[in-house]
Order: sequence, then C-alpha cells, then structure tokens
Amino acid sequence: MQSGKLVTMDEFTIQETRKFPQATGELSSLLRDLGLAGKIINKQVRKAGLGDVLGKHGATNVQGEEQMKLDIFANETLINILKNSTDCAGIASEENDDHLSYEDTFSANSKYVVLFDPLDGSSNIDVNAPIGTIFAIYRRVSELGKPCTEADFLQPGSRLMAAGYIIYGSSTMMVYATKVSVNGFTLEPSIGEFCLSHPNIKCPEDGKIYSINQGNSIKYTQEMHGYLNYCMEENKEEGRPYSQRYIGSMVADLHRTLVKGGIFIYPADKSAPKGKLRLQYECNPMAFIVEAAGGKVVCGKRNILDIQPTELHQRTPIFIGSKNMVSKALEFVREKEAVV
Ligand code: FDP
Repeated sequence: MQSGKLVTMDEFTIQETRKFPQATGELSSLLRDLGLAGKIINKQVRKAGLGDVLGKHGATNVQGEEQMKLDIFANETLINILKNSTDCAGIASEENDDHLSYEDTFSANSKYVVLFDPLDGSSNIDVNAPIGTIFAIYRRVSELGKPCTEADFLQPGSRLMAAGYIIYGSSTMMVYATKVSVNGFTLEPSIGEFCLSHPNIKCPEDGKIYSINQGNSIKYTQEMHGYLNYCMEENKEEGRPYSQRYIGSMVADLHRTLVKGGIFIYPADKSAPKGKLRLQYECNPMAFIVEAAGGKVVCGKRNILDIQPTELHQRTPIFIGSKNMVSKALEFVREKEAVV
C-alpha cells in the first residue's frame, strides 16, 4: 500500500478481480453488499447505549438462546441488503431456523449463497466489548434459474469461495479471505469507506497467547487439562507460561489470534459433547480465513473444512490459530477431541 493514499475496499476488490479474466465481478459486488450491511450495523452498534438499542429482545433463537435487540437488527439488515443484491440466491442465518431463498428472477439466477452470524459475541453487547458479523460465501450447487435449496448451504468449508468478518471494536474493520489472500480494511469514518489497512495478513506460525473459557475446565477431558497445564507451566526457553486472553466474542478473540498469533480453543466438554460453536456460521468461515493466512484449524483428528455438514445449525469443537501452537495442542488431545 502506498503511504498516504487510501485504497478503498471496492478499489482493491476490483483490482484483484481484474487478475482473473474469467471473473464476472459478482463476488466483488457481493462483498460490497456485505460491507454496506456492516456499515449500517456499525452505525447502530456505535450508538448502543443511547436510545433503545441495548438489551434483550424478549425472544429466543432456534438454539434456545436469548436474542438481543442488536441481534435482530443485524439479522434483518443483512437479510434485506442481500435480498436487494443482484448476486445472492439466498441466505442462512444463525438466528433463523431455515435457509431463505430469494425467489425473484435476479436472485434465482445468482450463483452465490451466503451464510452468516449477524452479531457474534452478543453477550458482550451491553458491556461495550468488541462484537462482530461473520459471513461465508458458497457457489450454489442447485440449478441456476431456480430457487436455491438447503443443499447449497450444507457444503463443506473446503468449498468456500470467500469468507470474512466485520469487527466492531476500537475501530471497525472488515477482513475477508479468498483462496488467494486475506486482507483487512478499516472503516474511515470521514468518507464512510472501508480502506486497506492490513494487506496480505499472515497468521504468525507461533504465538504466546492461549484463548479458552478456562472457567469451564472442570468439564474438560484429562487431555485438555494436560494441554492447559502445558500452557501454564514455566519454561523460559519456550516462552511459557503463555498469557491467557478470552474476550468471549469469537470474532474478537480470533482477530487477535490472526494478527498477533496464538491459539483459540472451544473444545467439546461434558455438557456440550459436540462443542458450542456453529460449524457453518462461525467455525468454517473462521477456519477458511485462518488457513488462507497460513494458520491451522482442526477439531481433533480432522480439518474442520473437510466436515460434510448434515444440518444447518451443527456444532463442532475447534482448535484454531498459529500453526505450531495448534500442532502442539493436538499432541495432547488428538484422539479425545475427535468427536464429529
Ligand atoms: P455469544 O454466546 O456471546 O454469542 O457462539 C457465540 C459465542 O458468543 C462466541 O462468540 C464466543 O466465542 C462464545 O460463544 C463464548 O462462549 P462461552 O461464554 O461459553 O465462553
């Protein structure tokens, strides 16, 4: 990036698309629509605390979790913007029971579908901690010209075309990955545009931070305890003990892990034998991003991206982050965490 010259996300995406003569520009246009949704959600998040934005909505979602007002706002914003897009055949949201296929002619002829978690980390909304929107884009497998089907949304992460997140933190950033690279764009409030700030992000091969809800450790396996003890043990040559950081907002914990290195773990435990986090809305897109940045992601023996989903709201354990840290964790837990 040239110093002093702002490169907007649109400019960047169009330049990247030009490298592929066969590209139609549909993916770029979809990313622009997701960026627009992010800006609208950001506007609402930034004024949370003023007016009637904070707090519970009073309903629960498909997983029985209480929905916050901002969850609903973010969900509706994404659904409407993608409906009006010319490049999205349908969506599946963590907040909705089923996928939604847009049935107008433009949408039926669109080749992409989008899955999203509209507002991840929503238990942090009321305390002003970072939250985010996560998205995953697949090329549909159903026939063009017809409404999309559930099969379009039940594809393994290895088939993702692009994935990304928008983090509403000390600044607002959109990070997206294609198979080629991962790039981060910071919202420049004076022009209302995401501008390239973190070109070609690479996840450091090693790190010094482990991120896990250690308060749940009573429910973890002996093998997990072994790994946690390893993280806490003193070994000056190897830089241990590691620091422990856990915001409890996957986007925020993973953004730090991607940029600074480290490991983020949400394991299976006694009360959640399949883990807590959702495969299609959270783990696959984050796994795609971290792998594209040179990191590593597993759920025990296998790569998360290879799992063939069987239902929309499937969960999985996850170990994700710096390559060497994830490999080390696997030496402790390899067999026990392979529950999917
Ligand atoms: P939240 O419930 O606040 O929406 O899957 C959602 C998620 O947050 C993740 O963002 C976060 O990493 C995780 O759950 C936190 O779960 P615990 O509170 O069980 O640690």
